[in-house]
Amino acid sequence: MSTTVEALRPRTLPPWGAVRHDWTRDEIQALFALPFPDLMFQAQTVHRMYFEPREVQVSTLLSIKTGGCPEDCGYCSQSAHHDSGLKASKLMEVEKVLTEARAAKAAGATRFCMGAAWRSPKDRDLETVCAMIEGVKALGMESCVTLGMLSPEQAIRLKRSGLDYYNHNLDTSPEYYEKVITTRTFDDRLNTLSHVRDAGINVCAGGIVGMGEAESDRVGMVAALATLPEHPQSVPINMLVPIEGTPMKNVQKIDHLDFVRTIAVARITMPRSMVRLSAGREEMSDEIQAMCFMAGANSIFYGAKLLTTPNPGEDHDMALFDRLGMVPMPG
Ligand code: SAM
Ligand code: DTB
Ligand code: SF4
Repeated sequence: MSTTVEALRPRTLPPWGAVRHDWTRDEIQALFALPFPDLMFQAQTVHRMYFEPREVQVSTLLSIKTGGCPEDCGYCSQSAHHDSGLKASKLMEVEKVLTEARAAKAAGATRFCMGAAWRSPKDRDLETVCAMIEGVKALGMESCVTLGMLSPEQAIRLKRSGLDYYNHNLDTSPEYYEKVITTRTFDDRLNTLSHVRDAGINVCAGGIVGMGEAESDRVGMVAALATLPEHPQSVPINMLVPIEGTPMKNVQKIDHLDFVRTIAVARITMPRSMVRLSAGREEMSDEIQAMCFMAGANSIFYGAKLLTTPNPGEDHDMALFDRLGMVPMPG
């Protein structure tokens, strides 16, 4: 009798790599519970069905409006509710942003992501951001912005400027959300995502792990993402960067292998999405990052700064790619 892996799999499971929107929490929990080698094998198998496994997409991030945010997100250095010591600043000028975008392009980034510490953009500021997007597109780069909640009209305006991606994270499970943020709801987040989708902009939505959540919250977060009407084209998985002065400064650090598991489960449940190994790389060894790539991560933030916190420098990342025989994804 055959004892191949295929023969041992329960007949009721759909084939690996199917693009499904009906994932149940039980199924996702079962993935998290797999022995690590089995989880990695499945994630790597699915990854190879849709992607060239040596390639990693590189995006550079710039904070175009820093600090003073009215929202109370418990993890964030930029919330006016916490005393993180960060100096708030106004929206940057378009030309200064484009100077940074040119430098990012010269360093090898193919996507330029601009973040603003807003609850939602004012229409006048949105016009300035649209000029930035047009400038980034004129450089031949992909554009992404993250500006907080949007109305349907604002999403359409962004689409008209040529915006490629809008980042808006679900961050955690619906149940844990109010432990992290009280100034908006999980449903507010879902509404903005639907406006972005309806406007025809690619969605970038993921979350944070290591905020003191239970594994069941990681299950709930992946379930919320993987059951959206369309999988987000890009799924950033951040590891909490603990910030002085925030309520999450002293939360128990997550086991890095549990972070790798979250990447693997995101890869398996959203097979065609780019999964981004996002914040937290500065804390991780090169070996853990390599495991994240094995688990199906195929995108990173590239450049020595995220929004307000440090990230590995370009040289370090290029050396790591070389050591792993990996390459930046062509734009
Ligand atoms: N204000 C907008 C918003 O909240 O959507 C855009 C900027 S916000 C800083 C973008 C995302 O960065 C958050 O949703 C969160 O997932 C991530 N983030 C912020 N601070 C972080 C931290 N300390 N550690 C890890 N991820 C963080
Ligand atoms: C995302 O998921 N992570 C990025 C981006 N989208 C905007 C932000 C990470 C921020 C990390 C903390 C900081 O630098 O302030
Ligand atoms: Fe504001 Fe975004 Fe930070 Fe929340 S995560 S405090 S909305 S900048």
